[in-house]
Amino acid sequence: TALDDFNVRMSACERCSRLREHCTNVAAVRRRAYATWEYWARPVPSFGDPNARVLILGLAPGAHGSNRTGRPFTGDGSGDFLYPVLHEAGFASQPKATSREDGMRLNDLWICSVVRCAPPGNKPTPEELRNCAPWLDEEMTLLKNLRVVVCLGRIAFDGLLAWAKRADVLSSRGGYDFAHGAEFELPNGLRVITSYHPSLQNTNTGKLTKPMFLSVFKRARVLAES
Ligand code: DU
Repeated sequence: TALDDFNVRMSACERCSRLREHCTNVAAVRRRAYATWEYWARPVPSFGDPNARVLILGLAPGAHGSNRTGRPFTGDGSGDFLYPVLHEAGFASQPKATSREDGMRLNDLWICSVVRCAPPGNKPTPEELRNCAPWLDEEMTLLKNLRVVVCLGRIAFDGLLAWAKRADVLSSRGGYDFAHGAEFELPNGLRVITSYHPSLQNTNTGKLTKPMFLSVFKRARVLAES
């Protein structure tokens, strides 16, 4: 399919030398718990249902999560928080995500991020965000049934607004503020929900709780159907 072809081309991207180096270095050093794991260490392919009405837009791969397993949110603390919620909300076939071969299937959901390579300190530079943006531009045109975007964190939300400007969906970025659980409708009818990111920093401190996160995805389902 066109999205499979997109994933193949995107995972071969070499646009950001700092990110390519970082991913390769992380894979060479590994983490003790994954000493024998062959790290993916490439831009991480998007994952899910090609006919999805709902998109999760994340920040970037985690160094020992999707940079290791090659699938978004798979194999780290963020994913351990996200997938059980997706399962409970009916978007994921199982609560546990461990590898590309764990049998997980998404239904009505597609997952990608504004930066496709693991960045040092989880912090992409403005240049890296700009370099990666054309991938989102293309992907958005390939998601033919898309109705709702769930942005995880402020950087993802800014990335979506920047996409909307490039795609002439918005003429200015003004008037849209990030807040957990906020909702917007873009002029083209696309619905947007903003959420705190399920990073350990947010989930360990109780800034983002499971009920808060579950209600985001229950709401996404309602919006997709309305
Ligand atoms: O072989 P396939 O059914 O095209 O699935 C490829 C890949 O995408 C596999 O990892 C399952 C996933 N997937 C999904 O999660 N949800 C779908 O609706 C279709 C495919």
